[in-house]
Amino acid sequence: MMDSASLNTEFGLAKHLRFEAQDGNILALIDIPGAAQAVVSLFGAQVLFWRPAHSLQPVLWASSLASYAPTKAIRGGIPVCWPWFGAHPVEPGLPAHGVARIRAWRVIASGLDNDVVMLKFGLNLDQDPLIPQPVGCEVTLRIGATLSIDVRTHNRGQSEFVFTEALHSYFSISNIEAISVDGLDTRQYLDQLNATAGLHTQAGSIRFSGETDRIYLRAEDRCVINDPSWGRRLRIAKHGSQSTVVWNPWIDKAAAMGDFPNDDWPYMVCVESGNCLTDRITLQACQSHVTGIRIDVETLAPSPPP
Ligand code: TA6
Repeated sequence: MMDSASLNTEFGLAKHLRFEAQDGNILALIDIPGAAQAVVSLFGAQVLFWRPAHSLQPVLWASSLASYAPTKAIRGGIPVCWPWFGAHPVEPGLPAHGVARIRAWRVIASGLDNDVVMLKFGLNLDQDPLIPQPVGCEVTLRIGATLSIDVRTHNRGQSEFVFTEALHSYFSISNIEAISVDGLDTRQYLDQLNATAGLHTQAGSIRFSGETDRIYLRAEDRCVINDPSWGRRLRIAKHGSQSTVVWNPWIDKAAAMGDFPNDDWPYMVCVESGNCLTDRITLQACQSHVTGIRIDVETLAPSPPP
């Protein structure tokens, strides 16, 4: 990985984008006055923080106990789960959620266009012991008043490449019992807490009253997190994605994770966009697939006084 000085020389963008070394990792610091601020980790090509200028609160949740040592996945922001989601389908001893979020990525491009900073990362997998096929992965961020992330998978080999993935977005919310998630009505989902029970069908909005861990399948729709207490809606549009995962660990699971503050579970929800389980992607030789999200924040008009 290039050092921060070389990155600033080659990819820095005056006051809008600079690179800073931190605990063996390198962070990209983005500041677009009047548009947004953001922090991106080169370890994992992971957005850690994003706040549009008009938003009073950050949009993404990040754990105050997250490990930033470049060996363990960073808890929070938008981890890139690739080229498998959850446990590896054949070797359960391999790292959960694939290798992308636990690898150092290289910067391959940067740019500024109309108050949007573009940052493009590539992952060198040729010598990766966990990826036995010639495949490429690139992450392109477009950061401004909205946040876009595209993950491009390219099969450089001659045999087919099958993968699953998710942009594992952690959203900051007022309180898990005060929000709802729309966009998945009538979609079928696997309840990961009772996976043998088969598929369920979503009826209406999703509300939360306990640990929730659901994989919605053949769900291409935009999702919306309604947060009336904070007077906002978080809108997650997506493309190239058939699956949406909705997760809140609740009390016990939060307490069981060393990098998750025990009392923080009410203030986050994951709405993840990807291709999971039977929505896996099969690429033939030289084929590519792009999965992407676009997040924006809608400010709600204050409700009239009672
Ligand atoms: O996306 C939901 C999930 O698969 C949950 O089952 C939970 O394991 C979560 O991901 C976090 O996984 P991690 O490996 O980051 O602790």
